[in-house]
Parts: sequence; C-alpha cells; structure tokens
Amino acid sequence: MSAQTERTFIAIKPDGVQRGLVGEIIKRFEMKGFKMVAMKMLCATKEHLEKHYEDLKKKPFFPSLIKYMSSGPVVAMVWEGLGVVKTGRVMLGETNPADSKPGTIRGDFCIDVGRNIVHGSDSVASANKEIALWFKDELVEYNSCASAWLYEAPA
Ligand code: DAT
Ligand code: MG
Repeated sequence: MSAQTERTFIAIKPDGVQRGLVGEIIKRFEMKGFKMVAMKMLCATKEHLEKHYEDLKKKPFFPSLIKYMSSGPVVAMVWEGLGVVKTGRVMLGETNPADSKPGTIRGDFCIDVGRNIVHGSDSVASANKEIALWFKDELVEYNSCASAWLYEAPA
C-alpha cells in the first residue's frame, strides 16, 4: 500500500448530525483533497460504542460518552490520502473545543468537550482497528481523477 492510501476513520457524532453539520464536515475533507472510500449513517449500539471507546472505559465520563454517542444517528466514514490520520486530527482541532483554533472543525462549530461533533482516529493503528470495527467489506475501490492534481507523483 502506498502512503497515499493511508486511511482514517471519521465519524460525525449525533450532535453534528442533528445540528446540520454533515455537509460542512464532509466538504472540508473533500476540499482538502482527501478521498472518501466509505460512508454510512447508522445508530450505533451501546455495545459497539463501548468497543470503539474501550481505551477510555475507566474514565469518569465514559458512561455519559456512550449515552451521547448512542443518542442518535452518526455518519461513519473512511477517508484516504497522504498523512490523512495526522492531518485529519489537525482539521478536527483539539478534543476540547475551547482549546481548538478557529479554522478547525471543533474550533468553528462547537463549545463543549462533551458535544464536540466529530471523531477522528488518533494513529494509523487505531484507524485500522476502528475501520475494521465499523466497516465490513464496505470500502470502495476507485481511481480519483483528482489524484494527478493533488500529488506530484501519484501512486
Ligand atoms: P478525541 O475525540 O479528541 O480523540 P479522546 O479519544 O481522548 O478525544 O476522547 C473521546 C471523547 O470523549 C472526546 O471526543 C470527548 C469525550 N471526552 C474526552 N475527554 C473528556 C472530558 N474530560 N470530559 C468529558 N468528555 C470527554
Ligand atoms: Mg480519541
């Protein structure tokens, strides 16, 4: 796999969906040049979310996090591109919107750490784990005509 096919898991949380920010968040990844390779809307079960956030299960906010994330539909996506895990996190901003710079998604559209509208994988290893948890044989393979204009040396 080339570095240009690095993948990350991005999810628009229930507040992002309810507040009508799905298009805005997708637009930012599209305009950056990243390639969408999977997307679906679903209501995630508590069991599924407990697996997704298993590293945080000892945190005091874990029960409220699971309740919030299971409170409505989410939009789950996989995005691909050179450095997409790290750059995706930069585009999201900090975990706490109060620490997120204007120009980032959390910096522009939310206020409270418990309602921070979007998830993004924090490493390539967690991206692979999260993609496998949320998508089963649902990733779409296609050539993007933009790649010749996004990369000096397309894969
Ligand atoms: P991130 O979503 O930036 O990767 P994380 O993985 O540390 O952050 O935590 C997952 C989510 O849990 C985060 O998006 C919001 C919630 N959370 C984190 N820290 C919190 C806190 N101190 N109080 C309340 N919710 C918190
Ligand atoms: Mg995280």
